[in-house]
Amino acid sequence: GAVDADKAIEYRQGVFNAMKWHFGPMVGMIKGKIDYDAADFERRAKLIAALAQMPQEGFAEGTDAGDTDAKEEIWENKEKFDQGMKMMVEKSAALAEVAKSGDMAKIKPAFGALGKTCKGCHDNFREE
Ligand code: ASC
Repeated sequence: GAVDADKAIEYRQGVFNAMKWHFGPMVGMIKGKIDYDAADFERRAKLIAALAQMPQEGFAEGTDAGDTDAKEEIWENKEKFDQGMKMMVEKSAALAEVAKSGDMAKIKPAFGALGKTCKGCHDNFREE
């Protein structure tokens, strides 16, 4: 049967909120506002890489209306949106891999690349 829009919106927002929960302390470590803890950073990077695989299915057809900042453009340009989701999956996997090294010179650009994939979809597909 059809996906319940309210449930789908709650689902995808829950996933993004969980990603944000982990992303925040990582930003702090990258910026030097929190002491860098390699094991904790790696743990969070792995969780984000897992979570990144989850939101896409929450944007099923018919889940555009409700308490959401998701723009109609998502469903009008679903291929472009799905490509952005794929980039998020790939860049988060790359970050989780490089996080094992504990080498900030490698981690910073990988983290920046992931952040760009967040921002790319927000600019195109999310209400301000
Ligand atoms: C965050 C957050 C995002 C990303 C994005 C990175 O902390 O909530 O969506 O970082 O701003 O460009």
